[in-house]
Amino acid sequence: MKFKKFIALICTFAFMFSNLINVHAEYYNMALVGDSKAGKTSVFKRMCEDTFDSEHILTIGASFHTLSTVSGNSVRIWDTAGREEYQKFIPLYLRGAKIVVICSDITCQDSINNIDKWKKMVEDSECSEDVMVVWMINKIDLEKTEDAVKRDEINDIASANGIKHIIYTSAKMDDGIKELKEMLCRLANEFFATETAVRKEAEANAAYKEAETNAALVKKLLMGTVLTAVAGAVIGTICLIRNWLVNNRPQSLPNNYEIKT
Ligand SMILES: Nc1nc2c(ncn2[C@@H]2O[C@H](COP(=O)(O)OP(=O)(O)O)[C@@H](O)[C@H]2O)c(=O)[nH]1
Ligand SMILES: [Mg+2]
Repeated sequence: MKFKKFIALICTFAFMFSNLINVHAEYYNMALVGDSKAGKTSVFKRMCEDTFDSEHILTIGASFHTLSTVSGNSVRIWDTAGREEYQKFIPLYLRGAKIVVICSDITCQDSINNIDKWKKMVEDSECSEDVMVVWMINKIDLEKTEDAVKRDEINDIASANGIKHIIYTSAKMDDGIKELKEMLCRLANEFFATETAVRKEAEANAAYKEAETNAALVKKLLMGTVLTAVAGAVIGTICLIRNWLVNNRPQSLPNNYEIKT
């Protein structure tokens, strides 16, 4: 019975502790945006669960998955809904994002042409200042089909819209997804390493400043003590001299003193 109580106590503490860790956990956020049916959810599922569904399952609002990198950093991937009626919510998921992946379908010219609209949405959002925008061209397993947009054209559109990073993927054939995931984890680790270094430097600077302030305080205290001691010694000496002078001054005769002869 006692052992059971002990285990229950340990579990309660472990639960409380894990909650505390969660509250303070920091995430490296990536958001997947783009036209409906471009393949965002499929890429998301391939990245997080390594599965593929040939059915289009409507995404409502957004959902997320948390990945853990080998260095133990947390990466949060947001899959958003591309349908017009849900697009007004997307800026909520872009807030603080370090990477935004705009997903387009290579077999859909509209989806490719809409890159300007999505890029503008990212620029107008409150994502991280140094956000990395990646254009993901999905469904490359269908690249040989008649409707597929040519890579040259995609490159021209990318240049016209100031897109520097393009990644070609196929969620169906698991092509390019591993690279995307690796890039995400690498960037997250780099980010957290830099952040830790910056934080450590700031802490060291703060400690140095505190030590400096303390040293100045000790110096002031010492000076104060020395000055008080010197002043005390001077006043004491003056008092001693005064007393000596009072006690040893020559006695004058009183006015009514008569010398009798
Ligand atoms: N051929 C092919 N089909 C895909 C690929 N990725 C997604 N799809 C299909 O495209 C449709 C829409 O995918 P979904 O992930 O739901 O798109 P979302 O609306 O952007 O989330 C589904 O029927 C998927 O099976 C791919 O790489 N290749
Ligand atoms: Mg979806």
